[in-house]
Amino acid sequence: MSDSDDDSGGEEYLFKIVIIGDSAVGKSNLLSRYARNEFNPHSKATIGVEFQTQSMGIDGKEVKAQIWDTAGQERFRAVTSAYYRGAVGALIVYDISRRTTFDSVGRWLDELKMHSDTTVARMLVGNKCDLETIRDVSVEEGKALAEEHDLFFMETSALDSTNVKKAFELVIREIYNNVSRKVLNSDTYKAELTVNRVSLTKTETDASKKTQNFSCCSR
Ligand SMILES: Nc1nc2c(ncn2[C@@H]2O[C@H](COP(=O)(O)OP(=O)(O)O)[C@@H](O)[C@H]2O)c(=O)[nH]1
Ligand SMILES: [Mg+2]
Repeated sequence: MSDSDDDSGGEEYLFKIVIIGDSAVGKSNLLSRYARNEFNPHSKATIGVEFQTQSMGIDGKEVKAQIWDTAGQERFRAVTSAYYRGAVGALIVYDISRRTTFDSVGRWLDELKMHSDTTVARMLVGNKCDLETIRDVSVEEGKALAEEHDLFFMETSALDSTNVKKAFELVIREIYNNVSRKVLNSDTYKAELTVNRVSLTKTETDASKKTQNFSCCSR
């Protein structure tokens, strides 16, 4: 009947997600678009805001994402290990109109890897896809890089909102899937299964769907 393994209802998840990438690629605006539906054309380095929390429902459970934004430290290549600590999801952002930001992705992936001690759901995000006329990185290049590193991929625009919600929610779902897989594989859960004969249902969003065509800006 129910797949919940303890008290009914009240089950809650809190996931830490970090946004990384070169300065001015639109990290802060992606977050403000997602969390508050706001865009700031003149945004300076983030002051004061460490993270924003956003909730969504998955499988009838409340899933909260605590999404961290750098306070502009990336300009000094000094994003600290505290920033990454405990993160289970990451958006690695570049600006499709500035190739140098795309070239930095590898370095950001290395840094992420160095600081994470667990499975991290990772998505490569090509932001500013509204700037089609001055595009400097093709959708195909983005996709290829994502495939090479086994990342999800999407092009977004914090300016016109394209794919912003989708990108965050896909990462959150993937984290949730990772966690439930872990739970399903744990010995305690298996033991419980044999006792309670809980039937497992598969969620429709599964890891197999990694490289879908999530590019935007079809004009
Ligand atoms: N055209 C366009 N500009 C954007 C977009 N996202 C951010 N920007 C602009 O790019 C600049 C840097 O954005 P910001 O969010 O501060 O980047 P961060 O340094 O990575 O946090 C700002 O002037 C934003 O208004 C976008 O999707 N499209
Ligand atoms: Mg910022």
